[in-house]
Formats: sequence, structure tokens, C-alpha cells
Amino acid sequence: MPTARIAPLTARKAWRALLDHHKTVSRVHLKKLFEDDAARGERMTVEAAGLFLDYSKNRITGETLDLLVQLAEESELRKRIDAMFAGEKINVTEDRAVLHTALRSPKDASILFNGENVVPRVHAVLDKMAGFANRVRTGEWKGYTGKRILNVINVGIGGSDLGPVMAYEALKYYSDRSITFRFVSNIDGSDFSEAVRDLNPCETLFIVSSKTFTTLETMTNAHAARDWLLAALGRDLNAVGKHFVAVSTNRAKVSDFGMDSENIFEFRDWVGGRYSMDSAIGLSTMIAIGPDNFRAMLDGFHEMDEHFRTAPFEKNIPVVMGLLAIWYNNFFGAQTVAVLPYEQYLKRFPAYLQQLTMESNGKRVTLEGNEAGYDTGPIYWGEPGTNGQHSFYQLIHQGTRLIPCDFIAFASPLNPLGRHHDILMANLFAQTEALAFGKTAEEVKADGVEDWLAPHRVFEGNRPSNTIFAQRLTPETLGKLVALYEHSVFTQGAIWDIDSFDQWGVELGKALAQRIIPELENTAEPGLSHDSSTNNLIRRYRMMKEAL
Ligand code: G6Q
Repeated sequence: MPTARIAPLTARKAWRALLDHHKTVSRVHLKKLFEDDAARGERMTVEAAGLFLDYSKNRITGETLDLLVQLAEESELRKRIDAMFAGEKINVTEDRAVLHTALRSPKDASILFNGENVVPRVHAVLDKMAGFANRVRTGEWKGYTGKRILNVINVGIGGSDLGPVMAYEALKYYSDRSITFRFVSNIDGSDFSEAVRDLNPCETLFIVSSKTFTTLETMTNAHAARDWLLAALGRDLNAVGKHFVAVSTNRAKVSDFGMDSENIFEFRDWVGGRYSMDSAIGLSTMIAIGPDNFRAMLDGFHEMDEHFRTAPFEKNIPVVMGLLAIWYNNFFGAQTVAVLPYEQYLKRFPAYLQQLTMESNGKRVTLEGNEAGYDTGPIYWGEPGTNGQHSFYQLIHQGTRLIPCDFIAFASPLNPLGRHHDILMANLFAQTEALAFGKTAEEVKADGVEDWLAPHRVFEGNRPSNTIFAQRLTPETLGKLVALYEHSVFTQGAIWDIDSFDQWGVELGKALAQRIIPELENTAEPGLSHDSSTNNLIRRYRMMKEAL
């Protein structure tokens, strides 16, 4: 059990100073902050690892950032960063190290875990993945009937799905278009049925991605996939080895499924599910974009890791973003953060971030097991621009809630088309400008708007945003972006003093479902002992099922 190391968050000096400071800053409009400092827009920026962050449109002064950095120091963020990179068991409730940064370390690095340098094994798996990916991509890997693989289906859920889906969508531009990629995660049979409905089993490869190889959804879908394949291939179990590979830490369970031990791609328990897209869990990504692009993505991750590990806090992009998240969450009482990529290929990025951020920091007790007593993980959400502008931006501009936004933009489009990219970028710049500076009643009236209508047309402004800017969406840039958010989440978790790497909150529902499954499947009426609502819903479901 961890013992108390530092003062509770709300007793830290910087925290108290921030409470006071907030009283003043919260009354100042961004317009004023910009008027008072002509260079603010250039000064409040950081450029590192190929990413540019403009954080000037935040409701902060230089002093705010100084105090937030002081808070990070008092929270021993530096020590926590070093502990993570050194492979210490910072995931205390699961007694595990947190070493996803080792997955992207260069071949000649040495990262010791329990006295063993883990880097050679990481690279051995990467090489094995590359060999396999190349065989599939060139057609050398044949299915059971001798046909080449034209469809790859990743079967996995949570961390074993969201990363692969997001990365595939994000890097589709770089993908081999002769292969169809699909992702099955949900236990809803429609997910599997839709994924395979137009595919030929002889040309289909399943990657069963499951760290534990026990997850109900994944194993049920994997069995459905095996049945689907065997039904078409004459029930010859030898076909399984040609059409199934596994990504797992659980060799024994994979062999039980009938997969060749040669076709298991391993990773270690120091890789958390939501931090695993650059482990063997990324096999589908590697088949899609090829080993060289995959390695470029890892290089991008690593560059951001090194920036996070070494840069001073005030010049450290993930730290600055993490601190700003704390500022709004804990001092302004903001409950959410919107992530708005102006890049269609990043359409699944907000969904990916939902798991990364909320499963990591959705915790109500500190490392010592005490009630936190302050808000932790905000709700992350978002959609690509400009689509979001035509739906929920209304609330961000004129609603009653404060919603800090991260805008993500790229200077060079992947698919240049007429004026599209300039229009896209103009919209992004316009949104951050409108959010920050708004439109006053006087300006509205000067446009000739009648008095009664004017309040509806006023934009208060003073709504904060970050702009993250990169040259182009490449595998490398994607790696940097994901690592940026991983480390921002880490920064927030370290300050809140919570375990960002466990996820006990998903267990109760899983256990209850296991109890309910037989109550739905039994032909005999089960004796139900839930609450009256759950009992009633179960009875109703059984009745409706029978009526079919
Ligand atoms: C992520 C979580 C969770 C996990 C899934 C799948 O951090 O641990 O989302 O990834 O529950 O688990 P398996 O990979 O073991 O099937």
C-alpha cells in the first residue's frame, strides 16, 4: 500500500495561490489580455518535436503559468516522470510498471525492468510483426485454399480496438488500398455480421487482439469468426492457423484457441490496454501502412517522449496542456474538453482520446486511497471540424458552460483539392478568434440588428482554446499527437495524485453481466434477486424474446 508522500493537493502552496489568483484572472476578458500585451500571440506558444502549440487564447497570464508550473513542481511531477520512464511500478493498484514508452525506444536504448533490458524484446516483436506484415502485403502469406489475403479484420475491444481503428483511419492515406480493413469490437452481433457480410472467408485474416485473451466480447467474436471460417472451409481445423493470428500476453489461451504459436505476437503486462496501439496491438496498423511507416510512427512517439522527459515544464507541450486542463477543470469548474481536429482522417481521434483520458483519470480516490475531494478527469469529446461547427459549436459559443477546446490543424492537406484547405483553415482560425473575442452588443447593434434581437446575436467571447499546429498528418505526426495526449493525461493524473493506469471501474458491470447472462438464457424461469427495476427489465426482455 502506498504511503502518503506529499501534501494533499489542496494543501499545496501553489494550489492555494492559484485559488486566489483565479479570483482576479477569471474577471479579465481575453480581449483585454490581448490588448495589454501586443506580443501575447507570439509569446504564449511552444514549438517542439515538430508540433506548435498556441496557448495564448487561454484565460491565463504569465503568473498563471508560473503558478501552475509551481504546482507541478510541488506535486513532484518530475519525480513521477522519471519513475515512469525508469520502469518503476507506478501503477500501484495493479502493482505494475508503466512502460509504453519502451515500445517506441530506439534499438540501442537500454530500459531495465526487473534487471532485464526490455528493448531487444520489443524490437524482436517489431521485427516479427514486420516479417508477417510484409508477407501479407506482398501476398506471400496465403489462406488455407491458397488465395492471398485481401481482408484483415481486427477483433478486439477497448484498448485492443480503439487504437487500431483510430490509427487505421488516421493513416488511411498511407495504407495499402488492395486490402480491406475492418474492426470488430462490440458483442452486438451486428458488428461481426456487418464486418464479414461481403467478404470471402478464403481471403480473410483475423487478428484476435486481446492482452488477456479472456475478454468476453473478443472471445465471443473470435469464436464467431472461427465458426464463420470453418463453415466455409469444410470444418478443417488446420484452416485456423492460416486465417487467425493473435496479439496477446497469454500464450496458453491462444494455443487453446487453435492458433499456431508461431503466429502469436506478444507484448508485456507493463503495456496498459489504452497505451498499446504502438505494441503488437498495432499489427493491423502495420499491415495497413507497412513496417517503415509504422516505425516512423514510433519515432514520432519517441520524439514526443523525449521532449516530455527532458523539456522544462514551461516549455513542455504535454505539461503545459495538462496544466491548462487542471486550470479549467479545478479552478473554473469546467467539466469537459472538446478536441476538434480540422482533419477528416482524425475522425476517430476524439473517440480514441475518450478512453485514453477518461479511463485513465476517471478516478475518485488518490493513490493513498483517500477521497480526492476535488474534481479529476474532465470529459473529453469532439468531432472533426468543420462538421462540428454545424452542430454543437452553438453551445460552445453561446451556451452557459465553459468548454475549453483543443483545435488541431495541419498546414499541408493530404488531398489537395481546389480551395478546400484554405477554407478549412480559415474556419479554424475564425472559430478560435470568435470564441476568444466574441461580438459585443454595440458591434451587433452597429450591424443594424434591432434591440430585441441583439442579446441573441451577442457573442460573449472569453472562451478559451489551444491550437495545435503541425505541417502534415504523417505516421510520425500521429505518433507525436498521441504521445502528447498520453503525457498530458499523465501530467494531470500526477497532480491529482491518482492512479492513471488502472481501470477498476469497469469491473462491476462485467461481473454483474456474467451473473445476468444465464438469467436471460435459461429456459426455466429464473429466480431473480436484483432490484425491482432490473428484475422487471429482465422479465420483460424474456417475455419479448419469447414472443418472437
Ligand atoms: C484499457 C483497458 C481495456 C482493455 C479491454 C480489452 O486500458 O484495459 O480497454 O484494453 O478491456 O482487454 P483485452 O486486451 O485483455 O481483451
